[in-house]
Amino acid sequence: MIERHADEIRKQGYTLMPGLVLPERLAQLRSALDAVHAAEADVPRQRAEPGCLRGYNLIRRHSLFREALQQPEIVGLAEALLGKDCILHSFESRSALPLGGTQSLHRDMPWVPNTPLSVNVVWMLDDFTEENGATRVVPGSHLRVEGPERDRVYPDEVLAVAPAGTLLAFTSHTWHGGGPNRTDRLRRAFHVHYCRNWLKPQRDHPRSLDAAALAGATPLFLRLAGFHSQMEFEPELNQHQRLPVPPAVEPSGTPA
Ligand SMILES: O=C(O)CCC(=O)C(=O)O
Repeated sequence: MIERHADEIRKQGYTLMPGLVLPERLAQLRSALDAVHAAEADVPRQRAEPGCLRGYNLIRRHSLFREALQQPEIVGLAEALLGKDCILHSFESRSALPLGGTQSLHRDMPWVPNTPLSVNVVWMLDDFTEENGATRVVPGSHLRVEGPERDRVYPDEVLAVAPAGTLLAFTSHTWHGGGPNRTDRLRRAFHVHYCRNWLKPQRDHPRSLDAAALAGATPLFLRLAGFHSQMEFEPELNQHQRLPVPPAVEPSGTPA
Protein backbone atom coordinates (compact mmCIF):
# COMPACT_ATOMS: atom_id res chain seq x y z
CA MET A 1 0.00 0.00 0.00
CA ILE A 2 2.82 2.40 0.88
CA GLU A 3 4.62 1.69 -2.39
CA ARG A 4 1.42 2.36 -4.38
CA HIS A 5 1.04 5.79 -2.80
CA ALA A 6 4.76 6.54 -3.17
CA ASP A 7 4.47 5.66 -6.87
CA GLU A 8 1.48 7.92 -7.28
CA ILE A 9 3.47 10.78 -5.77
CA ARG A 10 6.40 10.03 -8.09
CA LYS A 11 4.05 10.07 -11.10
CA GLN A 12 1.55 12.86 -10.34
CA GLY A 13 3.13 14.71 -7.39
CA TYR A 14 0.49 13.94 -4.78
CA THR A 15 -1.65 11.16 -3.36
CA LEU A 16 -4.83 10.86 -1.29
CA MET A 17 -4.93 8.28 1.51
CA PRO A 18 -8.52 7.78 2.73
CA GLY A 19 -9.67 6.06 5.90
CA LEU A 20 -6.41 6.10 7.83
CA VAL A 21 -7.87 8.01 10.79
CA LEU A 22 -10.66 6.26 12.66
CA PRO A 23 -13.73 8.34 13.64
CA GLU A 24 -12.97 8.26 17.38
CA ARG A 25 -9.38 9.43 16.83
CA LEU A 26 -10.61 12.09 14.40
CA ALA A 27 -12.92 13.51 17.08
CA GLN A 28 -10.04 13.56 19.60
CA LEU A 29 -7.75 15.33 17.14
CA ARG A 30 -10.41 17.93 16.39
CA SER A 31 -10.81 18.66 20.11
CA ALA A 32 -7.04 18.87 20.58
CA LEU A 33 -6.73 21.28 17.67
CA ASP A 34 -9.73 23.37 18.78
CA ALA A 35 -8.04 23.71 22.18
CA VAL A 36 -4.80 24.94 20.57
CA HIS A 37 -6.65 27.43 18.40
CA ALA A 38 -8.58 28.72 21.44
CA ALA A 39 -5.57 28.84 23.79
CA GLU A 40 -3.42 30.67 21.27
CA ALA A 41 -6.02 32.99 19.78
CA ASP A 42 -3.95 36.00 20.82
CA VAL A 43 -0.56 34.77 19.66
CA PRO A 44 0.44 37.22 16.91
CA ARG A 45 1.68 34.48 14.62
CA GLN A 46 -1.66 32.72 14.76
CA ARG A 47 -3.11 35.78 13.09
CA ALA A 48 -0.23 36.06 10.60
CA GLU A 49 -2.39 34.87 7.71
CA PRO A 50 -5.78 36.59 7.54
CA GLY A 51 -8.60 34.15 6.90
CA CYS A 52 -6.91 31.23 8.67
CA LEU A 53 -6.29 29.89 12.13
CA ARG A 54 -2.76 28.67 12.61
CA GLY A 55 -1.24 26.50 15.31
CA TYR A 56 2.52 26.11 15.52
CA ASN A 57 4.88 23.38 16.68
CA LEU A 58 1.99 21.07 17.50
CA ILE A 59 4.20 18.22 18.73
CA ARG A 60 4.72 20.32 21.86
CA ARG A 61 1.00 20.69 22.40
CA HIS A 62 -0.53 17.20 22.75
CA SER A 63 0.42 13.52 22.85
CA LEU A 64 -2.13 12.89 20.09
CA PHE A 65 -0.07 15.05 17.75
CA ARG A 66 3.09 13.18 18.76
CA GLU A 67 1.27 9.96 17.90
CA ALA A 68 0.04 11.31 14.57
CA LEU A 69 3.62 12.15 13.62
CA GLN A 70 4.46 8.45 13.93
CA GLN A 71 1.49 7.01 11.96
CA PRO A 72 3.20 3.97 10.37
CA GLU A 73 1.75 4.29 6.85
CA ILE A 74 2.78 7.93 6.66
CA VAL A 75 6.23 7.45 8.09
CA GLY A 76 6.67 4.59 5.59
CA LEU A 77 5.63 6.89 2.74
CA ALA A 78 7.98 9.67 3.86
CA GLU A 79 10.82 7.16 4.21
CA ALA A 80 10.17 5.75 0.73
CA LEU A 81 10.58 9.23 -0.78
CA LEU A 82 13.12 10.86 1.55
CA GLY A 83 15.17 8.01 2.99
CA LYS A 84 14.89 5.91 6.13
CA ASP A 85 16.45 8.63 8.26
CA CYS A 86 13.99 11.43 7.39
CA ILE A 87 12.96 13.83 10.14
CA LEU A 88 10.25 16.34 10.97
CA HIS A 89 10.47 19.73 9.32
CA SER A 90 7.39 21.32 10.90
CA PHE A 91 4.01 20.41 12.37
CA GLU A 92 1.43 23.17 12.05
CA SER A 93 -2.26 23.64 11.58
CA ARG A 94 -3.87 25.76 8.92
CA SER A 95 -7.63 25.94 9.26
CA ALA A 96 -9.56 28.01 6.74
CA LEU A 97 -12.02 30.44 8.33
CA PRO A 98 -15.38 31.20 6.67
CA LEU A 99 -14.70 33.45 3.67
CA GLY A 100 -10.94 32.92 4.10
CA GLY A 101 -8.41 30.34 3.04
CA THR A 102 -7.34 31.43 -0.43
CA GLN A 103 -3.61 30.98 -0.83
CA SER A 104 -1.37 31.33 -3.89
CA LEU A 105 -0.08 28.13 -5.37
CA HIS A 106 3.46 27.58 -4.16
CA ARG A 107 6.20 25.05 -3.53
CA ASP A 108 7.28 24.33 0.01
CA MET A 109 10.97 24.23 -0.92
CA PRO A 110 13.22 24.87 -3.93
CA TRP A 111 13.15 22.47 -6.89
CA VAL A 112 16.12 20.08 -7.09
CA PRO A 113 16.20 17.60 -10.04
CA ASN A 114 14.96 14.15 -9.00
CA THR A 115 15.36 14.99 -5.33
CA PRO A 116 12.26 16.03 -3.42
CA LEU A 117 13.41 17.65 -0.20
CA SER A 118 10.27 17.09 1.82
CA VAL A 119 6.89 15.40 2.00
CA ASN A 120 3.99 17.39 3.43
CA VAL A 121 0.99 15.49 4.77
CA VAL A 122 -2.29 17.35 5.21
CA TRP A 123 -4.53 15.69 7.80
CA MET A 124 -8.12 16.57 6.88
CA LEU A 125 -10.01 16.90 10.15
CA ASP A 126 -13.17 18.02 8.34
CA ASP A 127 -14.50 16.98 4.95
CA PHE A 128 -12.60 18.86 2.24
CA THR A 129 -15.17 20.06 -0.31
CA GLU A 130 -15.35 22.37 -3.32
CA GLU A 131 -17.11 24.92 -1.10
CA ASN A 132 -15.02 24.91 2.07
CA GLY A 133 -11.50 25.36 0.73
CA ALA A 134 -10.14 21.99 -0.28
CA THR A 135 -6.40 22.18 -1.04
CA ARG A 136 -5.58 22.91 -4.69
CA VAL A 137 -2.83 20.81 -6.32
CA VAL A 138 -1.42 20.76 -9.85
CA PRO A 139 -0.84 17.21 -11.15
CA GLY A 140 2.59 16.81 -12.75
CA SER A 141 3.84 20.17 -11.42
CA HIS A 142 6.53 18.37 -9.39
CA LEU A 143 8.36 17.73 -12.69
CA ARG A 144 8.39 21.35 -13.85
CA VAL A 145 11.56 23.32 -13.25
CA GLU A 146 9.70 26.61 -12.86
CA GLY A 147 7.46 27.42 -9.91
CA PRO A 148 3.94 28.86 -10.04
CA GLU A 149 3.30 32.58 -10.45
CA ARG A 150 1.90 34.33 -7.43
CA ASP A 151 -1.92 34.73 -7.38
CA ARG A 152 -2.30 33.04 -10.78
CA VAL A 153 -5.04 30.44 -11.24
CA TYR A 154 -3.82 27.60 -13.45
CA PRO A 155 -6.30 25.70 -15.64
CA ASP A 156 -4.84 22.33 -14.69
CA GLU A 157 -5.16 22.69 -10.92
CA VAL A 158 -7.46 20.20 -9.18
CA LEU A 159 -9.14 20.21 -5.79
CA ALA A 160 -8.23 17.58 -3.20
CA VAL A 161 -11.85 16.85 -2.32
CA ALA A 162 -12.14 14.02 0.23
CA PRO A 163 -13.89 13.01 3.45
CA ALA A 164 -12.55 13.89 6.90
CA GLY A 165 -9.89 11.44 7.98
CA THR A 166 -8.21 11.43 4.55
CA LEU A 167 -4.54 12.34 4.35
CA LEU A 168 -3.21 14.27 1.36
CA ALA A 169 0.52 13.91 0.76
CA PHE A 170 2.72 15.76 -1.73
CA THR A 171 6.38 16.60 -2.10
CA SER A 172 8.22 19.91 -1.83
CA HIS A 173 8.18 20.03 -5.65
CA THR A 174 4.40 19.92 -6.03
CA TRP A 175 2.53 23.16 -6.63
CA HIS A 176 -0.27 23.48 -4.08
CA GLY A 177 -2.23 26.06 -2.10
CA GLY A 178 -5.29 26.52 0.09
CA GLY A 179 -8.66 27.02 -1.60
CA PRO A 180 -11.34 29.59 -0.64
CA ASN A 181 -13.76 28.65 2.12
CA ARG A 182 -17.18 29.90 0.97
CA THR A 183 -19.09 28.24 3.82
CA ASP A 184 -19.91 29.56 7.28
CA ARG A 185 -17.83 26.86 9.05
CA LEU A 186 -14.16 26.42 9.88
CA ARG A 187 -12.32 23.86 7.69
CA ARG A 188 -9.77 22.26 10.01
CA ALA A 189 -6.50 20.59 9.05
CA PHE A 190 -2.93 20.20 10.21
CA HIS A 191 0.21 19.56 8.22
CA VAL A 192 2.92 17.12 9.21
CA HIS A 193 5.91 18.07 7.11
CA TYR A 194 8.81 15.57 6.91
CA CYS A 195 12.17 16.44 5.34
CA ARG A 196 15.53 14.94 4.53
CA ASN A 197 17.78 14.25 7.47
CA TRP A 198 20.43 16.75 6.36
CA LEU A 199 18.08 19.73 6.17
CA LYS A 200 17.63 22.20 8.98
CA PRO A 201 14.03 21.89 10.16
CA GLN A 202 11.83 24.93 10.49
CA ARG A 203 11.55 24.46 14.29
CA ASP A 204 14.16 23.50 16.87
CA HIS A 205 12.22 20.45 18.00
CA PRO A 206 14.77 18.92 20.40
CA ARG A 207 14.94 22.10 22.44
CA SER A 208 11.24 22.83 22.26
CA LEU A 209 10.15 19.58 23.94
CA ASP A 210 9.94 19.56 27.72
CA ALA A 211 10.23 16.51 30.01
CA ALA A 212 6.47 15.89 29.93
CA ALA A 213 6.43 15.83 26.13
CA LEU A 214 9.42 13.48 26.10
CA ALA A 215 8.10 11.05 28.71
CA GLY A 216 7.77 7.66 27.05
CA ALA A 217 9.17 8.94 23.75
CA THR A 218 9.76 6.10 21.30
CA PRO A 219 13.04 5.78 19.35
CA LEU A 220 11.03 6.69 16.23
CA PHE A 221 9.73 9.87 17.84
CA LEU A 222 13.23 10.89 18.93
CA ARG A 223 14.57 10.29 15.43
CA LEU A 224 11.74 12.23 13.77
CA ALA A 225 12.09 15.09 16.26
CA GLY A 226 15.71 15.36 15.12
CA PHE A 227 17.59 14.23 18.20
CA HIS A 228 19.89 12.06 16.10
CA SER A 229 20.33 14.36 13.13
CA GLN A 230 22.41 16.84 15.06
CA MET A 231 26.21 16.82 14.98
CA GLU A 232 27.67 14.11 17.14
CA PHE A 233 29.47 15.39 20.22
CA GLU A 234 33.12 14.30 20.26
CA PRO A 235 34.82 15.53 23.44
CA GLU A 236 38.22 14.22 22.41
CA LEU A 237 38.11 16.30 19.23
CA ASN A 238 36.39 19.33 20.68
CA GLN A 239 38.68 19.45 23.71
CA HIS A 240 35.99 20.73 26.00
CA GLN A 241 33.10 19.57 28.07
CA ARG A 242 29.59 19.31 26.69
CA LEU A 243 27.62 22.30 27.93
CA PRO A 244 24.18 21.77 29.40
CA VAL A 245 21.40 22.16 26.87
CA PRO A 246 19.62 25.42 27.69
CA PRO A 247 15.91 25.24 28.38
CA ALA A 248 13.61 26.23 25.53
CA VAL A 249 13.29 29.98 25.44
CA GLU A 250 9.72 31.09 25.28
CA PRO A 251 9.09 34.81 25.39
CA SER A 252 5.80 35.40 27.13
CA GLY A 253 2.79 34.97 24.89
CA THR A 254 4.86 33.67 22.00
CA PRO A 255 5.11 29.88 22.02
CA ALA A 256 8.16 28.56 20.17
O1 LIG B 1 -4.52 24.77 3.76
C1 LIG B 1 -4.28 24.20 2.70
O2 LIG B 1 -5.14 23.60 2.07
C2 LIG B 1 -2.88 24.23 2.11
C3 LIG B 1 -1.95 25.04 2.95
C4 LIG B 1 -0.57 25.10 2.43
O3 LIG B 1 -0.26 24.62 1.40
C5 LIG B 1 0.47 25.79 3.20
O4 LIG B 1 0.18 26.43 4.21
O5 LIG B 1 1.65 25.72 2.77
